[in-house]
Amino acid sequence: MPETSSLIARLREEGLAAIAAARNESDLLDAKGRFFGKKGAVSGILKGVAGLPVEERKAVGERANRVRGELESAFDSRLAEIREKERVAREGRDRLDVTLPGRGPIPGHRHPVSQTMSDIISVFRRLGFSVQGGPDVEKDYYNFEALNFPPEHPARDMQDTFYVESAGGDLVLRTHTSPIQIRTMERMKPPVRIIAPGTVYRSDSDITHSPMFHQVEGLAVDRNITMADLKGLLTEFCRMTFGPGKPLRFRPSYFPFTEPSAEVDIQCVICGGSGCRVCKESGWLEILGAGMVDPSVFGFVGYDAEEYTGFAFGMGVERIAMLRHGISDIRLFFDNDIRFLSQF
Ligand code: 2NL
Repeated sequence: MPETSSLIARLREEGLAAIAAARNESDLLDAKGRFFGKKGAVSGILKGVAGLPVEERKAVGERANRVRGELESAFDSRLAEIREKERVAREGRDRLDVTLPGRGPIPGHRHPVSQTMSDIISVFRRLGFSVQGGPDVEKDYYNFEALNFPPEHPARDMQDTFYVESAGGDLVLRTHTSPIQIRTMERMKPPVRIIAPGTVYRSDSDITHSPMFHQVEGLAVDRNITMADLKGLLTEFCRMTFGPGKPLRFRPSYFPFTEPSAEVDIQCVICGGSGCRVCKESGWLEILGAGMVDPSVFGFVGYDAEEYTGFAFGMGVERIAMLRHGISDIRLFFDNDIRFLSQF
């Protein structure tokens, strides 16, 4: 009896100590198993009560039951403590800041060629030009013949122009937007002040040529239009597109549909005129071609070349975009790599 009683007292001390020392639920369940679970030490004593002398049974039974009750309630309160501590720790760890801004959609934007095209169009609209369009698949007549290209001109070669085979050589993918201007002159009498933006196609592909690219051409026809009007307009266009104070030069050139013809250069945007790789050490970059409309072109559209004169010009949109942004390979525009496009 005294041994049993001190054993119960020791189990009580050790059980309470194990419960107090438990750091987590598994420590705690472990203590329960050892001391007062179904197979624990206190339960072992209770099972042995029946084998004790009658006079001891009651006291031992009561004592062991009381200790088991004490251990159970110590277990319950320690369990509650451990769960609360774990809850607080979890809240600190998995904190969710509901005030953080959400991840918005990544906004897209217009393609740099499309932006440049729009900017060029805006400049000419402000200068009094209206915008005209026409078909991408064009008659040989509008693309070449009415523009004074002789039948054996190299631009008409299969090597340079995409022909629509089923049309027996009569249809081409337009190689410039000039046919829009021929069609416009067929429709309206002077005064004409139009630009013709659009997609054009040539059988050519390297770092400066793409088989599909974009042009903006312009045309003004009226009485007394001179080369001075052309120079004034293009000087203004360059100011508005490349900024004021950019030196500009007109150089003689040749096109089948203008006479005289000129090419317009701006001072190199890369080196400022001192000479570099981009301008091939010349200090100048060609940005467009222009000239006075050849009287024979007026003959095709029924304008009286004795009464009217006109100027025309044409520029490659990709080329202007490349000069503006310092891009050296035209193919970057058409690879559709978001890392490239998102810079503009
Ligand atoms: C260039 C040069 C040019 C024209 C286009 C034109 C149109 C008609 C009559 C006369 Cl209907 N001319 N267009 C004139 C001169 C130059 O383009 O280098 N383009 C990229």
